[in-house]
Amino acid sequence: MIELPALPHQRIPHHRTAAKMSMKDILSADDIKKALDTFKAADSFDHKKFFEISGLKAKTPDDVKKAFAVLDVDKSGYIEEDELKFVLKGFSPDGRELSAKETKDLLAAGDKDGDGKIGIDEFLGLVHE
Ligand SMILES: [Ca+2]
Repeated sequence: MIELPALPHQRIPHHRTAAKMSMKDILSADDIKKALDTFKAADSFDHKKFFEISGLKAKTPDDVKKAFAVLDVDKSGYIEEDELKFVLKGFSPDGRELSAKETKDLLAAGDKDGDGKIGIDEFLGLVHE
């Protein structure tokens, strides 16, 4: 694809390209904290309630896609099992790791085509379930 030079008024300000997207750009810090606090205990994670309390469920598909991009740390286009384990850390650095059981359960809930990872459509389904 040929890249056309951007007109001066179309240039994205440098401080916006330099900043990495985080959940705080999508959700309120208070809602993230509330959601993480609710599931602090090991093996208490419930994705339906988590996405509701964190406010992600109420977001547009575009915002949910941005959240997916934050959680897809290696930018593979999928959230693999090892990324799912750290899904709460994607919401906040002090989020806990999911247990092996929680990770398996979450994968099973979202992985509709059985390829062992969560694609964007599966993530949208999981969040809006
Ligand atoms: Ca990935």
